[in-house]
Amino acid sequence: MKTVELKKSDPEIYSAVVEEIKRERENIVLIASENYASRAVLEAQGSVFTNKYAEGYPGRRYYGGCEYADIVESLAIKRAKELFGVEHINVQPHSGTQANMAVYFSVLKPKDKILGLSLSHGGHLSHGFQINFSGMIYKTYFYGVDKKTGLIDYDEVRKLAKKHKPKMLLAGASAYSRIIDFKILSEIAKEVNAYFLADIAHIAGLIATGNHPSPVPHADFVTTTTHKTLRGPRGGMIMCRAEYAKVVDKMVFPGLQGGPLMHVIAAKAVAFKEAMTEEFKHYQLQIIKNAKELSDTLTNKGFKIISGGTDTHLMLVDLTDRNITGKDAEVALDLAGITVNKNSIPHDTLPATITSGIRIGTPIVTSRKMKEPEMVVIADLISKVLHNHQDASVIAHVKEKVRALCRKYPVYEEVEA
Ligand code: DSN
Repeated sequence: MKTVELKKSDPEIYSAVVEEIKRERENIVLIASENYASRAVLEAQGSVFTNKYAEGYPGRRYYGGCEYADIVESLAIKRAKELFGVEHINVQPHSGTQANMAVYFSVLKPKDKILGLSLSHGGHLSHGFQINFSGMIYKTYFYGVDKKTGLIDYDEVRKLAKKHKPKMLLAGASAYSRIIDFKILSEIAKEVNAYFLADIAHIAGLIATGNHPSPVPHADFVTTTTHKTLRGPRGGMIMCRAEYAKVVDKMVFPGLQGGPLMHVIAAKAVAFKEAMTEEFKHYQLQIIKNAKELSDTLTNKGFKIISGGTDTHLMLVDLTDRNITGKDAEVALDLAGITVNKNSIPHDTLPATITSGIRIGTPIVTSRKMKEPEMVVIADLISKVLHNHQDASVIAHVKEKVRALCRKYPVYEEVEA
């Protein structure tokens, strides 16, 4: 992608774009919820579809000139249906939180009860956190992970479900590294007559390729973002049984959103096509292999990983006894060119702005084609920084190694601002 006008017309934004490309190229980015979309995805998202209003759905629009928008949205739906084997799909939600909102609003009333994984145990803001709309509108209850094992305690979920009788049971996480048993959760939901919503935002790519069990056979609703492991554009999506198709579509538009972002939907369609390839299957498997290698190597270096490891694309490192907070670890690693995020660990005693942990994910380094040997190197670099976080010379030395590794695995070479 080469910009022609931007440099002249808006040098400030142009320069920020140039610097962002450089940042993405030169750093080892381990943010578990991010990925590097393909050039084809970037091109579709940067296309003239950004100009088009297409309120409504394919064949039923409130604007003229929607014939190509219809092609794009119909393809996105068809591909996503095939990818996830689901009866109905709405590709219009602007984000994961908006997808969840549309599902809640479709079948819940204010003050209804919902039960989800606590944010402080790896859940998500939109699953009922007090200062999110979900916590303001609904009466929320939370399950957590076992203090010893770091695993979701399904017996506790059942107990809480029986006690509180939620109208909706939620599954899904933003910082949980193990397989989620959607089947058990759906059984619990049935036992208490609750709807079951699985939010697969983080693990959608793993699910699409059979690397994590799918909730589709078990859940009433499945929501996701499209930009994490799925490696598409930033956005959301809702999957559901056919019986909920009408109510969900009506809630997305006109209930909660106006015109769909057609350029983003075009890019979603491109990403879904990519996700159906053999190459993408190998990619997802390698994400997990890389996460396991990184987690094992960090463990061998004395770091504690919550739940003892990972089955997915991410891990949560417990820094409680390492003499460094999550916040300071994030800053020190950033100075060395390694990007992670501070993250609360289950039963954290520090506030969410400081935390006792960091979250590490492998989708981006795997997109750069790094494999297990590079994960060993990265674990070593992380360990060096965390052991010497106040030593500028160690940080400078690690930064050189980071730059060298990034040069060996170039990315976005053809993307120019
Ligand atoms: N903020 C995202 C994450 O980092 O996991 C979830 O929405």
